[in-house]
Amino acid sequence: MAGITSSAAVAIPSFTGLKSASRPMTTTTAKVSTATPLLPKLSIKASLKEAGVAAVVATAASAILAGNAMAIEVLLGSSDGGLVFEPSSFSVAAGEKIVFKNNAGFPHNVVFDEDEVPSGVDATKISMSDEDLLNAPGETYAVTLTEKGSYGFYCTPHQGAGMVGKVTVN
Ligand SMILES: [Cu+2]
Repeated sequence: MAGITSSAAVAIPSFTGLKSASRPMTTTTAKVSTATPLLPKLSIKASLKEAGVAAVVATAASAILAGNAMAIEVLLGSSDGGLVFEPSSFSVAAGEKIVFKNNAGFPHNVVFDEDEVPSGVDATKISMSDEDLLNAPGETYAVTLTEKGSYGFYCTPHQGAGMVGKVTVN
């Protein structure tokens, strides 16, 4: 494997910039190729294989994106350490999943304000409890709101620091 890798590294420049840049070097490269005729084929196989792997990865990534199409992610704490929801004001479709994800400055939680939810909605049913905190990086709390309207929410430990948010369900 090591031999193939290093010969590919030598072969690639000769296919590109160096080809026209220097005639003596082209001659040298040709000699190497003649001496070991299998190596260029192996290099091509190797790069096709890599391309195949890349294609598989790309497919998986788009599948993940498609799976998240009906979900919105809200970061708990901005990456620069701000005690905020990011975004702090956003809209979702009724029934769309909202995933709150611990990012920085935790512990955090997500509590809907009973005075800022549509009438008939029980804020405690869509909230974490005041004592329940997300402590670890990447921890999530997901909620799905089905009642249209405006909802206010906050993080219990950081409400005083301004960690509050608003979501409109359409
Ligand atoms: Cu917080």
